[in-house]
Amino acid sequence: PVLVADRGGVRTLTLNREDRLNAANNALILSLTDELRRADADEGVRVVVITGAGRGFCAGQDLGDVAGQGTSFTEHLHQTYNPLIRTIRALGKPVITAVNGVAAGAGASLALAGDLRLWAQGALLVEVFSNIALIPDSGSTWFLPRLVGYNRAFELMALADRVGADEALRLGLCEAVFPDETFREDVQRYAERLAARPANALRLTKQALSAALSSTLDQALDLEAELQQEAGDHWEHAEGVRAFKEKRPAQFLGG
Ligand code: LHQ
Repeated sequence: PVLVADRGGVRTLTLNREDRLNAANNALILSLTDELRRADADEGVRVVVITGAGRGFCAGQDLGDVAGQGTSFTEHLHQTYNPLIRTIRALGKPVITAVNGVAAGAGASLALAGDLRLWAQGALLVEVFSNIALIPDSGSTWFLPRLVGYNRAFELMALADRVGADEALRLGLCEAVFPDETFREDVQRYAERLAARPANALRLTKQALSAALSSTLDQALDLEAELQQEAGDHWEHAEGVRAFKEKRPAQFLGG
């Protein structure tokens, strides 16, 4: 259910249940999580892209599959979506969610979970959960109010309105919007730019920023001081300073 492709230090994981708008069954969620862990462990991978095959990004839980789960919703979330979202946020490499089309329900949560979120012009996000009288899950209740504030988050969740790409950019739900026709190449170009950045420094930046989202200023200052040492001791830092003095671009690949 997940296609894997490598190019220029970028590993692209493509959700591949096109006829269902990549609605998620257990196999899809577990194999995506598995592939993310594999990418984390692979030294050749510097950036991970998650995207969808066909016209959808991810329509959330496959509603044809839900009755047959045999487990409680609580257990289901603990076993599938929650480890997926945690894996993305804890990954030691940047994760780009490349939202090529509709992102609904847990698929909307997945779209928001990326470190960087790139949208196609025709993409849209819907917090559909209330349409089936459920609550937003897979991190939506945590991501959305931090991005748009409590009130707008509640409105999007209560009314399940569709958010298009222009509005998503305005609201801060994505970093960039690209034309539908060139989306996949534009994402690859962006991801390769990111792949040329200092991987160790980006890993530590992600760690510090993630921790800061739920820490005090004092805790953030202490963690910065600790992780800065780790960054400073790495060869990337020496290379960056050397390149600056020699008035040339730093070379962060290899090492
Ligand atoms: C689908 C789905 C889908 C199956 C489209 N399943 N087939 C966690 C824990 C425990 C329990 C439950 O949930 C959760 C988390 C969740 O994610 S809950 C939310 C689940 N998702 C939804 O409720 C979304 C349902 N889908 C929609 O509202 C629409 O399909 C959207 C807005 C995504 C897209 O609309 P359209 O662009 O108009 O496409 P469509 O509706 O025509 O869908 C195309 C096909 O995909 C269609 O099949 P068909 O055989 O008629 O061509 C849909 O049935 C199928 N599909 N989403 N989630």
